[in-house]
Amino acid sequence: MAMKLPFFKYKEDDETVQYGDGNTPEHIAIIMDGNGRWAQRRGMPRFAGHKEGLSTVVKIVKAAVKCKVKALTLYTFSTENWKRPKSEVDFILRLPKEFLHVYLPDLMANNVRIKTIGDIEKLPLHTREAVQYAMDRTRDNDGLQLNFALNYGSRHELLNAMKAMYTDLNDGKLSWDDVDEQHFSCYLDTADLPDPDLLIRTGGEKRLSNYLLWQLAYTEFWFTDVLWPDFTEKDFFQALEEYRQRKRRFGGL
Ligand code: V0D
Repeated sequence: MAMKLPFFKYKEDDETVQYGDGNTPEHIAIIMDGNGRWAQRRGMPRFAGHKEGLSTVVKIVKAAVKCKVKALTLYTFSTENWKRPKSEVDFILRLPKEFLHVYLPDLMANNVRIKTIGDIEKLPLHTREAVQYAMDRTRDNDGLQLNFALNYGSRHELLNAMKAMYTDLNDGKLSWDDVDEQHFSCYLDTADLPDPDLLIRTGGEKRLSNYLLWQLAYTEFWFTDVLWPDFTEKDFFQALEEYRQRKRRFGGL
């Protein structure tokens, strides 16, 4: 049997020279963990790690664009993150504006469309305005769909979906016979997206942390100890290459 060629090749200097186009995940979800620890290991305050994480975001978005990934969903702020010290929360909630100020032209040039999942109504006005501006500006782009999970928690999303579905049933807008998995998915924040094919978590922890619980039912998981600010295009391609090697069975044989 012929050897399978690797999909992603590198020159000596790590520059990517070849990209795959078969069995590339269409939708990738990422938990970008390890920013605070990255900073603390350097004797820096945690917020310095979050700031450093911004440049990794744009690097990985561009790598995903190159691989023709259709959607990338990044966990930026969870419903549990409010429990952190107020100064850290305030700092984190300024990051979208800072990110967009620097990188929005880059994202436009890459034909990226920005969207959000999660309860953005509870975020400060300055955060919402920055994100809304970016969504409006990128509305007509038809390349990569970049979803930022902001004030997102999966159990909260599921409860909201159940309540909305109950209301529709009660109002006669929906009949019990039409309730199935596919219809239920329409009530989730991810209604416009296929389920993720691949979940990447950086930073060494191996848990879901209330991320996309319904949507990840059949997803391949890939974990790395690399901290998010140290995560490179090469690490990302390695995750894609391992994904490609796995035989997906959806519970069958
Ligand atoms: C902190 C590492 C980009 C993970 C990356 C509000 C945690 C940096 C955004 C962003 C955060 C969000 C929306 C948008 C544009 C950019 C972001 C937050 C945290 C929480 F339209 N990075 N980023 N948002 N981190």
